[in-house]
Amino acid sequence: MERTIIVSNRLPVTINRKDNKVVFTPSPGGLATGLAGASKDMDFMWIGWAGFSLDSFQENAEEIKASLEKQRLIPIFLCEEDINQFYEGFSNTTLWPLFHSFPTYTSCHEDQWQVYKKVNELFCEEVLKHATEEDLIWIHDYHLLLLPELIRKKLPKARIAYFQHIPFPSYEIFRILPWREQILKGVTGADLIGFHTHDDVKHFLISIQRILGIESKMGTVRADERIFKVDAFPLGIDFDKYWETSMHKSTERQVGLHRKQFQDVKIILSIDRLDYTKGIPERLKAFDVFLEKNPEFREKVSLLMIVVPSREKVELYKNLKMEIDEMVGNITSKYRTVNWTPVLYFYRAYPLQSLSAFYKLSDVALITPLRDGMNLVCKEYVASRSDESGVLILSEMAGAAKELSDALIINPYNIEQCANAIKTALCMPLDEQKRRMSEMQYLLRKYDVSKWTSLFLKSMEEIVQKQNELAMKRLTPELRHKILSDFNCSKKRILFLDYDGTLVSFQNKPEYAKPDKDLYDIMEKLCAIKNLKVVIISGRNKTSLNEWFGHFNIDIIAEHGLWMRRDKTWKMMIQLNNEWKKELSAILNLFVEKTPGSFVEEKDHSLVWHYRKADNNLSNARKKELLDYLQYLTTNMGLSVLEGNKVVEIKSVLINKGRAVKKYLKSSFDFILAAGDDWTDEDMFKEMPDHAYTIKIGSSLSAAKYTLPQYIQGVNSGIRTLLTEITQNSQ
Ligand code: GDG
Repeated sequence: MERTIIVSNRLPVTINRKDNKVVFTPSPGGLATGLAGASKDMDFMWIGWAGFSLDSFQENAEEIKASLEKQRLIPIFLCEEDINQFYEGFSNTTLWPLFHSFPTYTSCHEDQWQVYKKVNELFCEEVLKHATEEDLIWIHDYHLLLLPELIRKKLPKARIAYFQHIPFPSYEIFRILPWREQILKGVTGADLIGFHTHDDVKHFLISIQRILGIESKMGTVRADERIFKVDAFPLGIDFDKYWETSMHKSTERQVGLHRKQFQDVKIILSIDRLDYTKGIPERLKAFDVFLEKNPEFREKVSLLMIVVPSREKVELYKNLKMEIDEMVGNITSKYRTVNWTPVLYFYRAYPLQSLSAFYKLSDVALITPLRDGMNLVCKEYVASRSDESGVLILSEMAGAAKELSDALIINPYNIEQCANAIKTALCMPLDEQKRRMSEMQYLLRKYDVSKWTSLFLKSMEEIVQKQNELAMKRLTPELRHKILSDFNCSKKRILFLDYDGTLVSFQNKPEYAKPDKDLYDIMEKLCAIKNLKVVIISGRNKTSLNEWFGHFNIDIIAEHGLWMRRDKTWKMMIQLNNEWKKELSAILNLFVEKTPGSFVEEKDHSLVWHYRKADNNLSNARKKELLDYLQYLTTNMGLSVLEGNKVVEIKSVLINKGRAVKKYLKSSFDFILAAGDDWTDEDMFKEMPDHAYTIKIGSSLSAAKYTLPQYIQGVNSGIRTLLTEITQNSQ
């Protein structure tokens, strides 16, 4: 069985000292809870911070290590200073608020960033002690955003996955981060990047597009010579565990005792870690408004509010705690009677069984975070309602709201709406409660944590398979050797070479992408080889191509095959009607006006809208609009609308590179090589006979047999290297 190495900030245990003995207890918290279910079926190892400062447990470090290793848990020990700067500092006062869209709570300190980097490197060192390229390394959450790239540098072939448990903010918020580039580069070292919701995925993809200039298609991203995948995987819970615990005899006994105490008072439950993202003050406000507006419910309902202590050393949390205490005090003093307490407030953690009893006895769960990656508490409440009664009020800002549409969904900032939802929930007829609850249970049972793990791992397999397919097409040194030897053994040979993106790299304006001296040297040497025909095949107009390459003894195909220069004479291959150009150029010009930086290029028989220099976001939206529009307008006009590298081109369907090369293939060549980088070259590849070497420049899927990296300006790379080798080895 292959091994999965899980890496997270914390190990799923809390380590304490009791009566001079070290005690291990499983930690609460979403990640630990979620993976506890998943890890049962895996051969796994878990690497994470031990959760305390090395200084405080120095003498027990070895004992702790040995004991944890028996459970396949590998502890990382951090000193007090690192914990302050990395955990309390950069993770919890920079990334946490920013990623939850609280930019005003976000502090940015260079020294904390330096320690964040250092601790990520420390994690990397520990991972490298255990991992091989055979393992799957599955990194969790925002504390370790740099780790995927750090591991990738040391183990280039490793399978690395990253899952983020908290939201990914919109680009406008993320861009605030002074280290945004490094963070994005760090995480894009993974093969698979997962978030809870599609919104997070969308935000992430926009950020990498705008900050790193990396494009994606359906969540598949191509960066340099790698591809990776970004997708949504909403985390499920261990449904059966909560279902079964709620039916334990001891849970039922506990519920019975509580019920006796509360008598007929209905219970609204809320459970959160102490955090400003959880919307606790807003919830108390809503409950206050509810009691104010609906006096008939006083003495009939109580809010059972459990707040689990967290990050107590941070000033913001201390203040939040004081605010909550005060609000609870105010509500209590305002409404309390001798027999009834409006808010039953507990500031502590409970064992699972007690939690289960609270879930089971509560008539309503009020889960109203201002922002939450997923929120597992609401799912656990649903899974604990074995009699299908109960109502869930859920914030639309929690990732879980995307799945649990049968809850009463509210905006937590809308206090009135939340207060009204409390009333609706308390008055909801039992059959409606059951209908809603059973729908939610069906969904949560089906998409439980094991399903989540298997979907994630399956997606990992798929992307790895795609990468392998691409890797298999890469031109290896052996293949290059074979190309050279076949070239030398052949008697009649031909090269079809695309220009932009193949022989030269892209520039902001097409006229800047002129041939340079190195390319001219290569062309000159190619022309000196006997029995070799060189054909430049491009979408460019014949004037530019003639100006640049007219002095060589080569053939040129311009405008995707409309013009052909053979034996130094230009010939138009098809007679075309150009009447459509007038109507469509008016439309393209309209898009130029609406998209600053874009422009229209008019060729003899085609029109091209270029948007490489325009703002990325705007031009992508405009491109989609234009494509939709053209699809409708060009019906029955005999035109094809093609999307290229930052261009949209309209031309006659009769012109394509495939038709153009066919003319050459009538005579038999015993060596053929065709290279190109975009969709227009696919027509050419498809026409090639079996013995031809077809080479796709770049790493996307193609009809070509092989791939080569793009040419990098100023460096002899990509197809230029191969052409140089041909000139050096030709006999
Ligand atoms: C992050 C994201 C995302 C709570 N109190 C007690 C207790 N818990 C358990 C709950 C639940 C877990 O802790 C809390 O999970 P959440 O999902 O609400 O939140 P975070 O821990 O902040 O986790 C979050 C999650 O990751 C998973 O991806 O959903 O959005 O912020 O399981 O039951 N457990 C016990 N006693 C308590 O008093 N035993």
